[in-house]
Amino acid sequence: MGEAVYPVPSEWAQNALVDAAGYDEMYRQSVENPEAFWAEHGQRLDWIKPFTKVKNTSFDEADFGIRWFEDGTLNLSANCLDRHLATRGDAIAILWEPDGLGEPHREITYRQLHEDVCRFANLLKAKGVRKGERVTIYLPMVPEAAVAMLACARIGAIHSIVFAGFSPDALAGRITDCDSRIVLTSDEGLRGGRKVPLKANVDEALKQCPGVDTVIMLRRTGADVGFVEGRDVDWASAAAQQSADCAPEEIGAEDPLFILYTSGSTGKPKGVLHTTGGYAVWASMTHQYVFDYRPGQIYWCAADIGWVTGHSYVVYGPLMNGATTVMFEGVPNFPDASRFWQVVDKFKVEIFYGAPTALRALMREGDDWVKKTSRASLRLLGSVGEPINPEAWEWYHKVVGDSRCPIVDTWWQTETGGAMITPLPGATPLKPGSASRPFFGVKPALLDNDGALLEGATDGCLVITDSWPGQMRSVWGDHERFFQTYFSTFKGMYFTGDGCRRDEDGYYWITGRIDDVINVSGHRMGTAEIESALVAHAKVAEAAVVGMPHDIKGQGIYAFVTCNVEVEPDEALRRELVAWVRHEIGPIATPDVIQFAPGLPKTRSGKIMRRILRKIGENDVSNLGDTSTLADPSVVDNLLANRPLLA
Ligand code: 6R9
Repeated sequence: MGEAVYPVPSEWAQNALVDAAGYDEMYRQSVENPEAFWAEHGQRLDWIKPFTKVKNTSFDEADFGIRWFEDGTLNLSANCLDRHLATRGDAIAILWEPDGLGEPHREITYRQLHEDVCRFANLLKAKGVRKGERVTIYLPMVPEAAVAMLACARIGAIHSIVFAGFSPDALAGRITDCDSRIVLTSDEGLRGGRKVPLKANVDEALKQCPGVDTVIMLRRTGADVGFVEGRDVDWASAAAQQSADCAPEEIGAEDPLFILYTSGSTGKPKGVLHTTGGYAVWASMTHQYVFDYRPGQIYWCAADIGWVTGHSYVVYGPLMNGATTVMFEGVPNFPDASRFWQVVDKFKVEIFYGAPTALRALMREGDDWVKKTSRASLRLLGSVGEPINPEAWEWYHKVVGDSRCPIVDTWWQTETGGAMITPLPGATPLKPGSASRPFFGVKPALLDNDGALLEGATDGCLVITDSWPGQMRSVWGDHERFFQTYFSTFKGMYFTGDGCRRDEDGYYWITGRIDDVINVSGHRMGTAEIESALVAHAKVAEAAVVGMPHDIKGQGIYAFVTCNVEVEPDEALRRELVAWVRHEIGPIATPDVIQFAPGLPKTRSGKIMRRILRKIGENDVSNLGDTSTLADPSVVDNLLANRPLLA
């Protein structure tokens, strides 16, 4: 299969932090002598007490433990704020763009952000919040969300952000699990012109959470919402009464920084726990190298702070590096499908980092929405969250980036803290759809299902064989589950849950979660591969493929397909798509069923909920499990009503 390769543009090779030779050399050092490598790169932070120990990690059951820089102390908020005041105090830290066009944007300097964080940290302390205590944050994409995170970090409280799109039940479950007695929220959120009743959701959730005694509420829309005397606090007036001085607490490198809940394949969401020192080194270093970030550049990561990408690449990574980070409250298609690129033009964004699902949605609307904007400021594009199909990659490159901007397709997970497999723009020739090569210190390996190590060009289960500083340290309240989930499948290794192919050039191609791998007539196939082929068809906007039981092949291929808006799907198109996939991949990939669907079931972060599609594919629809986290649960009803009759 002759795939396209995009060489490193010469101006990037010449000017970037690392070129190809530099990458090889740094990578070699990082895996041959991690102690020395991380002792050096650990210096990128301001430590209160410098570390003398670097790496103390084991993935084996007998002496299991993950500790980095363990005897050092630091404060992450000081690393994000105080350290920049002398040199960049008046530089803009956060450029905030509101949901609608009618409201002004906000520019918050490092000095202002420092002051806001100190006042809010003092408010938390006044409310009795102590080091190690959990603070639940349920806020929209407003600068105060970053203020709240940094204020927690300043006093050593552990934040647990719950995405503002989650239901009261989901919020209550997360508050209860980490036993937090304080919740930060706003009256309402604004997204795509619609109001989200955040305070009402909190009031509803707290009926199940008797332990919560304090709610600090930001006024965003000024809506008339309930106010519980003695419990609820008005954010702005209470913070204004606090002093703007708050000395940063001395925090141990292995003291917890945050909890972030994420769903696994089984059970209730896990509280992924990250600690301070290693995470800070990882988030700042990956942000600097992956985006080739230089102070002064305008950088925009379009993720919500409710997801790990928002933690590491909207707030912590960029601010540690003294960046100007854009924070966008809204959605890509409001008021229309030009919005992302209008914001790029408005702020002269140089680096844009987004998700394939948004790109595919915009691609479906046609090129005009993009082309009527300039985007001349863009230098670099990024992708994260799911495999980006080559079709969307090419569109992103050609239409959004005017064939000028490298694309860094960054593979990583909530659990990994930051980017793990990713191109570096000055070093890595790009192959559309491949996350390419490991970041410094990352040792990926591919195993077969029995745990045997596979060499060379092959595909298998993606594991990481040694620890890296940004790795999660535990599941909140369930250390045993941490070990069982990630280190028991393949002994002595971190199991990512992803399937992956490595090509002749040592490039990694994530094929999707392992449970999405299907085996058709003895051929292992990534569902992403078939989806990618389908999406490459001019009439297809999005596709999701699952396995289905098949008498002869073992597993058959069931494809859910969403067409472009102007297309009326019919039997002729179905046949055309079957032939198309056979042509694109080969007869082994022939779809057995194609179901046209106006929408796919997605979580609010845009991930397709394959569990539901798999059940439909398996014709096991009596219990679809929890659908409460879907962005639009009615999508499922439509899928069920329109299942093709199977023989
Ligand atoms: C950062 C984030 C993690 C899962 C991961 C994988 C998928 C993320 C990807 C990617 C292919 C990429 N994933 N980035 N797959 N290429 N560039 O998304 O964290 O929400 O925990 O999801 O997302 O399957 O295992 P998280």
